[in-house]
Amino acid sequence: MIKSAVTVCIVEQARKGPFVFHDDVAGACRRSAELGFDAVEVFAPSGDAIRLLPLRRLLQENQLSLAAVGTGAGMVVHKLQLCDADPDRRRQAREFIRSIIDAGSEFGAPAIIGSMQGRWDDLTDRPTAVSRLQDALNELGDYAGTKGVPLLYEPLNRYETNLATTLHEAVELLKPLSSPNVKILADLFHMNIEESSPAEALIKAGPFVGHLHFVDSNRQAAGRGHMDYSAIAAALDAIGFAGYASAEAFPIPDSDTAAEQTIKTFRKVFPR
Ligand code: LER
Ligand code: MN
Repeated sequence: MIKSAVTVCIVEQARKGPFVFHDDVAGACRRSAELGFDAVEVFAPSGDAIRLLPLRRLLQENQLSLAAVGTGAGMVVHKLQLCDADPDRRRQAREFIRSIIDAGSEFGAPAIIGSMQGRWDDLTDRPTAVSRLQDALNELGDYAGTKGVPLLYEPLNRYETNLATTLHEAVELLKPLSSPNVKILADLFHMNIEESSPAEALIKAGPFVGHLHFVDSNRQAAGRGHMDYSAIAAALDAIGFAGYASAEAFPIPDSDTAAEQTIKTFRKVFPR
């Protein structure tokens, strides 16, 4: 059974980002529970910032789980990425991700590597960047495994990375890894830009798919764009996906309406 989740971001520099709730984690948890979500997904500035929240109490009080934790602040706040030409910056990037893995795993939640994957550029050619990313995914995937959680790797659209932009490219990147613990986060917004057929792409990526960013074509709440959810739901059913469909969408027209629209579409698309 697919579970529902909704994002909450407490990274000041990402206040304009595609997250349904911002700043008020207690309010977000309360509202998510009222609407019947199974979980929240948290984007925080650091592992310590996650620990400073009264997250255990908020999750318990609202009977929510933690679906995943983002590492994007490593890029947005500190400009850290796993392919950096500077070895010391690469080391710091891994350290930052480990701290998020630590904090998330206390709640059984996997960390997401999205923007921190980086890109190839004038200083770092593509094969070098890919091998640095694979090396980091092996180490961090095994590290997450020791904490009992998978690690999520997210292909992004062409404006955000030039490493893997489709699920197929992500599978090709993950296949040679020695760590079996790295799964793909399939974000429907990025897929709408890059895939010829999002549904086909999900079927082909099959067992690699570990998490979903559930959002519409315009990065608004599911149901506010023109995504073909029936084809996507059939594909997820065909591959036996039983992870989270987590709403990573802009709070348009506001957080509350976006969350409500998301759960309405979720129930329609994934009836229980
Ligand atoms: C970035 O565009 C994104 O989709 C996030 O989930 C990555 O951290
Ligand atoms: Mn995403």
